[in-house]
Amino acid sequence: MDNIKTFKKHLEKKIITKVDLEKLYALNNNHIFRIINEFVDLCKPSKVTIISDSKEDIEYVRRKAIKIGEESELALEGHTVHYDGFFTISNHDQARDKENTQVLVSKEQQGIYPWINTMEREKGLKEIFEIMDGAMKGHECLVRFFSLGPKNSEFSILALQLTDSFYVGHSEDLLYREGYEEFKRLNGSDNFFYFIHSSGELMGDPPVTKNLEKRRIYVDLKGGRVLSVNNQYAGNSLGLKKLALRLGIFKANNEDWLTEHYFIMGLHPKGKDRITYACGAYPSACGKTSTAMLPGQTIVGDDIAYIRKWDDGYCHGVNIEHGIFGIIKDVNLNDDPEIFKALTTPRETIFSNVLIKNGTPYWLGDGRVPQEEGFNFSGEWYKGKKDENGVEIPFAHPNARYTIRISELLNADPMLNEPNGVPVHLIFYGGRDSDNMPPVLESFDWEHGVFLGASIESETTSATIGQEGVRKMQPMANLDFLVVPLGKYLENHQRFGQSLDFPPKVFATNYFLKSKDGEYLNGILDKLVWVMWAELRVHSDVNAIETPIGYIPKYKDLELLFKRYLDKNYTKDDYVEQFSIRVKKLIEKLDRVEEMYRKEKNMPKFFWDILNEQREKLNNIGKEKGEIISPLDLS
Ligand code: SPV
Ligand code: MN
Repeated sequence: MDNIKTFKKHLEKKIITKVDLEKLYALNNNHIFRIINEFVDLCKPSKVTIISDSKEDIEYVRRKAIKIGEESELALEGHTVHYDGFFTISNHDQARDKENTQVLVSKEQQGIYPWINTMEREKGLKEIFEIMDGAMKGHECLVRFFSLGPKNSEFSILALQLTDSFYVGHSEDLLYREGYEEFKRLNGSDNFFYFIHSSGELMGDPPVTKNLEKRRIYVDLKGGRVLSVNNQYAGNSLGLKKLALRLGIFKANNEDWLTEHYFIMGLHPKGKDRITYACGAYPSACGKTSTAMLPGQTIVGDDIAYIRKWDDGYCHGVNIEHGIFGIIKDVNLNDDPEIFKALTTPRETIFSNVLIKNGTPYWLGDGRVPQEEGFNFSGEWYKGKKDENGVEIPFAHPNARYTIRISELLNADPMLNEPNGVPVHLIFYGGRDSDNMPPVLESFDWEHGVFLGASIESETTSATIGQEGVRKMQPMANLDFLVVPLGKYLENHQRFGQSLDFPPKVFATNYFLKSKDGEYLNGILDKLVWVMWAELRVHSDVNAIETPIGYIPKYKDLELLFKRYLDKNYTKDDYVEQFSIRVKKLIEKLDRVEEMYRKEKNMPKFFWDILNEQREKLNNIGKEKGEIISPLDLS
């Protein structure tokens, strides 16, 4: 037990207490000692603290995040604010860093992933180990244990996190289920993911990462681990979020299940005594959380799901999280009433990168009178303040976020922690598409659904660093996180659905359709109608119109649903404008889909068959009926 001996040496150096050492012994797992030893020796924290599932340990993390200034208390009970690093509008730590996130692969594997940043494993490890050397100097390193998924569930994967950020540790308490006791049940096995994170050298008050140019997030598939350094933004730093998503995708795609960028929600149609469970994948900042939090419905999860074939013939899904790290921009009483209410009620909540005035958080699109001054990520802020490049600093970041626990919400689904998950009856795929796809479209069958998911296009948003508004293909809203070849991923999807007696029905949604004048054609809450129409289709309660690209709703059904759910009069003109089949635009989209997927070497045949068939159908109908076809001409 060399690892334990080494640990005793750490004890002699007084960087860990006897009580904490006992907590580690109780886990009876030499792999954990090995990992902690390796990274404590490398990162050189001045103290190591083991956090169990006890209330005192968890409270210690929350209190200390405040004490060291990573979070500050706000006026409402339980509310705190955290800031991520900011130098200029284009150089900050307030979004995911795609460029410096690398998947470490062998030399032979390089080149088989045209869409994924890859780096040769040995080279990547050498580089990041050098950067991590001494990264935790003067810091306290937390050792945390979590369960990705409900406790006692065959879906779940355990996760070990080392971090020197108390904000990261605290966020993980809000977002994930505690797993110290679950680790005991591993019986010494190494069947868990692990994540090493360091904010690196800090500067300023509040303390933020100084050396952003040395920010690295390296995904080591072979080691079942992710190493992340010189960052604080949760999408880069929290091992259990997008870093574990990548490891989960790798594991699932080498087994026979799915790890997806899905919300899970319960749909409760008015006047019917049933719950229908839906998953949905949308690129970041495209309405995913606000769909999962639609009024009158219940939420299981808003970001990541594990999906497995189940013995009732359906696939079942669990939320691997139990909290929400949501975009706060545009959350207001009108458009996102459930979220707005949750965020203005006293409860444990972390706001990040918002403006604070008199202890109250303000954010873009909050529906309140904008403040002229306050404190934000740039320090004291005043209207018109510019960064050193002369670019105006908004009062809050467009990717500012909130972190809350789902179980505390009134709309939490009762099945949130069910070890067997919930049956998945339908899946939504949504993009940010101003000019071609209709607001809602039902696939012909499972394979066509996979095709629809694979061909989501979306304009880039502030959730990742870089230019906004660039149209990109976003297969299953998962391309940013993919660590297996896209062709293999899609083939696995196809096979997975085929193995089910009742594969989910698949729908594409588009909340971002615009008129010729650039105005959005839909209200933000209209998504409730699209979602409830899909629910009716799952139960064959309404008919639909067949088009070359899938089924669309009939006017009379939408008219009724708009009245029933939003008390709105939905006009025939609106319907025609929104649901016309834009033949020319759709053929252009297919061309873009083809161009992208031609670069992928081993694409499954069904994909090309569907693409060719769609193009032929669109060409034919275009010749017969013109470039833009009214849905009224199709019924
Ligand atoms: C997303 O961007 O999809 C998120 C937030 O859910 S992040 O953790 O940054 O990925
Ligand atoms: Mn996400």
